[in-house]
Amino acid sequence: MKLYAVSDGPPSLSVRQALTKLELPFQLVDVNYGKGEHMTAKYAIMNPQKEIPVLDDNGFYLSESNAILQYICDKYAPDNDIYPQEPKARAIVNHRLCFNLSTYYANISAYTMAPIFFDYKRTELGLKKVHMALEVFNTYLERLGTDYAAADHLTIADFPLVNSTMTLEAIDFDFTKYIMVHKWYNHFKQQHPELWKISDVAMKEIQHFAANPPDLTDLNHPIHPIRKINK
Ligand SMILES: N[C@@H](CCC(=O)N[C@@H](CS)C(=O)NCC(=O)O)C(=O)O
Repeated sequence: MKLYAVSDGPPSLSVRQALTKLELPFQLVDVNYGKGEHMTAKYAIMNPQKEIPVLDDNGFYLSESNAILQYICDKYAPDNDIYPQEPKARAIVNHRLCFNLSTYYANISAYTMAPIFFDYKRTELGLKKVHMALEVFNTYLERLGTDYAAADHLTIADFPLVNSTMTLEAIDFDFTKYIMVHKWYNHFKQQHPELWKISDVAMKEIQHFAANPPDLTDLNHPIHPIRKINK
């Protein structure tokens, strides 16, 4: 398998963590976001959404990190409880993946990541949405009462939620008042140092870019406003 990934992109990190945890061999293909390597016609053959990551499993192209996580478990580790088969257990994992995609990562990344890379300001409304997302996730953790996001053991749902939360840590956002989230996040770091390392390297990269805004002036982005850099 080949994974087209960006080194500091949370969805890419989650897939790398799952492949690593399942000990599945893969070739990591680094996509240069700043050079717009994901916006070419060639890349669009793999993923018309022009987003990273993409998995290439022997010519089978799959994007959307959640779908990739589900696919690699179903295909290569069907009996592994990292993606349980039992319908209710699986539903909770699927729910957390959807929650991350629709709400948690959506709200958090708009506040943490977008203003680092593009000409966006952090706003009061954006901040409210981050708190809302944290509050809801805290409630899910409280209700389930487990050390992990969707079960009493590690599942593929933990990876995207950890990587979203990592972007908060990257900008020194204090979320200690969300006690369950804070506990769950630190528990993951302690229990899975080899997986956390994948997030940690990316976090340092994000911190570097936060302090030294990247020059994306040559990136002709169809949506995001490019910050002007004095060269
Ligand atoms: N829902 C997608 C999101 C992927 C995504 O947004 N990736 C970012 C990089 S972290 C990207 O490629 N964005 C395209 C762009 O900003 O041009 C997934 O989970 O895979």
